[in-house]
Amino acid sequence: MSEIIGKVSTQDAIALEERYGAHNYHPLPVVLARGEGVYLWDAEGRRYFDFLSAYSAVNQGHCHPRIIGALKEQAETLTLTSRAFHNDVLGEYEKYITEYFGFDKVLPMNTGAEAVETAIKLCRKWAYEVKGIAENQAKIIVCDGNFHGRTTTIISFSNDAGARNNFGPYTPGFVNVPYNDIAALSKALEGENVAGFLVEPIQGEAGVFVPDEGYLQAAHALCKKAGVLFIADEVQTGIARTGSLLAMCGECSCQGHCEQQSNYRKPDILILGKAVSGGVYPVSCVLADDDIMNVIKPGQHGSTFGGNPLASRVAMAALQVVEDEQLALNARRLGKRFREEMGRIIEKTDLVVSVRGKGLLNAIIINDSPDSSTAWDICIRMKDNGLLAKPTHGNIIRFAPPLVMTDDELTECLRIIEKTLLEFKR
Ligand code: IF1
Repeated sequence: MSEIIGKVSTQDAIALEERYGAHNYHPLPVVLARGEGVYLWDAEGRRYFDFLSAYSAVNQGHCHPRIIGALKEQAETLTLTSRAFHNDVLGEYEKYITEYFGFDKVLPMNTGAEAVETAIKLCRKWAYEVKGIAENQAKIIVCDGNFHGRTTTIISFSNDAGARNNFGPYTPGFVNVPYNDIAALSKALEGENVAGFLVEPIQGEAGVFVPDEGYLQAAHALCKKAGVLFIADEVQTGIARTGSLLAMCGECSCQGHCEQQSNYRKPDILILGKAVSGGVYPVSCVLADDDIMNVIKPGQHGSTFGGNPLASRVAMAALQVVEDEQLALNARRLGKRFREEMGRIIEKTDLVVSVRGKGLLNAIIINDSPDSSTAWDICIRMKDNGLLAKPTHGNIIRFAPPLVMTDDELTECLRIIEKTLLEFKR
């Protein structure tokens, strides 16, 4: 029996979750006890490379000392006041993050889904009070294959049966179009009462679908022309994950302050979450300019924890790390290298069809049916070889390591992936 480094063995931890926890996940059979940078250690002290980054929430690496330092200092000072009163951190944070992303205002929330819900409410309210759409008639266009969270309204416009079935009745007011299809979007924009277009710049959960070059820019232009709000959900693609501060930036090199970029199309509403805090604390937000954000008046929206001093301090530290450590450029460089070297590995085996992605948000498509267990079985073998990743849908394995990874660490990860794929027996 290996030495337990934490408080509980792998076996006991899994048994406790099985007995006392809702079965709303099917995790890989590993129990993690410690994280640092790109590494995780399980309950018995075995070390792994993290190739999921808590679904792109830990872009800055596990337990980044600057972010943990900010957390500790604020945690010993003031954690939560509610918005019934002001506090001495929120205003500083609001100034910092609005200047960082180039918007007039921010509405702070906690989870990504809460921020998406906030964006939907903001878009609808703007539609009635600014655009003049008849009350309760606003429509928001969404894409097939979307993933924006798990609340009842959000799953109402999901076409993933597992996420949607038996959670009705569903919230109306959404129109689905195929992703990456400008003609379909153009036609939907001709519809009556269209208020907004909600889109992921890259569809993460659907299997890391990168749209055609120019799709986002063309969609943005069509929305502008139609007087429809372009709502970018960058909860997973934002914060340097795709090789730019925002996936909406395209190949920027500005490390923030995106309005300087030629191919950047500023969203009317920007939704952020996950790595806004570096995975240290639930922090999300919605950014917009005054003509949109000012439709929200006191008492019309909020949250107990939204914008609390602890979240604000952690988020400022986490975003400063992204800029100071040039994580967007690192993600772009390492991501390009990853896809090139994965391309060479794929040529040696018929197990993998292709690799795709942008920056350090990538995926491989396994040469088997989506309902086979092959992708899962490969992830189990990679775990045994020291690297943690998990399939998204069926036969697609997402690869998303922390953006602080070095070249040497990536070399070691590629060696583990190659070894696993070449030794794999179905
Ligand atoms: C799960 C997926 C990823 C998101 C985008 C909003 C949210 C998410 C683009 C909501 C959250 C998480 C949720 C988590 C697994 C993970 C996920 F597989 F579900 F789809 F990353 F791809 N917009 N994604 O990706 O943010 O409320 O979770 O903070 O629910 O299993 P949240």
